[in-house]
Amino acid sequence: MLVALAGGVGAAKFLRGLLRVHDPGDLLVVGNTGDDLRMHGLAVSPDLDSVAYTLAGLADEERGWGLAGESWNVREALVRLGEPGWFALGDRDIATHLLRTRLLGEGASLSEATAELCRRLGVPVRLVPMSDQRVETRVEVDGPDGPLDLGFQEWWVGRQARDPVRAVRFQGVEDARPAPGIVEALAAAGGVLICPSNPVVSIAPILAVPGIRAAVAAAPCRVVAVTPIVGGAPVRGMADKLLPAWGAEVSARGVAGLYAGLADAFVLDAVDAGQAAEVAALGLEPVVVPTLMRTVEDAAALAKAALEALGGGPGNPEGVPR
Ligand code: FO1
Repeated sequence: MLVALAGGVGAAKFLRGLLRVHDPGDLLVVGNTGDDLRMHGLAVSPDLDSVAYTLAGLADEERGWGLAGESWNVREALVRLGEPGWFALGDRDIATHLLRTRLLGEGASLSEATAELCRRLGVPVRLVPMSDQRVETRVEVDGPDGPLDLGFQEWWVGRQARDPVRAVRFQGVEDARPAPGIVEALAAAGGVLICPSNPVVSIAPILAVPGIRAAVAAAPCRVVAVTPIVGGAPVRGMADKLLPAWGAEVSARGVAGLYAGLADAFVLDAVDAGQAAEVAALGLEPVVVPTLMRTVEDAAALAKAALEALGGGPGNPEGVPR
């Protein structure tokens, strides 16, 4: 069984490629829920939904979030009623949030609600939230009139990430527990993949859930991380605005430094090949390949390289113990 730690769209594209070269029944995807929010009374889990929609073949590839063929009637009507419209929920997407909110209201855990949604959407893999407890990514920024403490979506979507970031924290994480099955899957894993997701607001919240980092570190297999930074910039998203506040350089080697001591290998882009020696000096085996996922074939090739690195490199497809 492979275990993949996943954020939103970057992870979703990577996982779609992975499913071209790996059995979906042999994969557990652990999703970030730090970005989750309540909007119009609905429980919204953007990263879980990005992965679910993409793997079910339902995502809007161009926009990068939400469902294909979306319409926005409910949003327009809500705005007409004086409700906030800054976080855009499409009509079809709202159906997902309605069902999730009903299931949670009836007493289901987020893992149970996610499993049910995935079953009904036709998601071919097991997707679990990092925790059933609420963990909220908060971004402390320098606002125009002084410091502000914002929810992640308030900062990223609501204020378009314009405020310089001072710090990021995961509110409630100390009281969170890994969702059922995560620690057990890691203890028996044949490989752990850290998807090309934002290391600060996608992967760090997962690793911050008490017990998950230790379970990754103790997993009886190799751990391979894939860079979300290419040529000194994020492929998409806001990692460039967050990494400095997290004490890391906006570069492949900066991200590799965050995974030193946890991962065995680090997949970086060919344009960053010059950083391979520094990655190796951090104790991570560098794997230099093209990482941009323009097509599903690109993603499958990247996933194949990551799988080979899990096995100890192309020369050792049987795998090596750690
Ligand atoms: N991103 C935006 O830039 N603007 C939006 O209005 C917006 C709405 C939205 C609704 C549902 C959903 O699942 C995702 C949504 N996103 C939106 C994407 C989201 O803000 C982030 O890109 C992720 O949370 C980061 O992984």
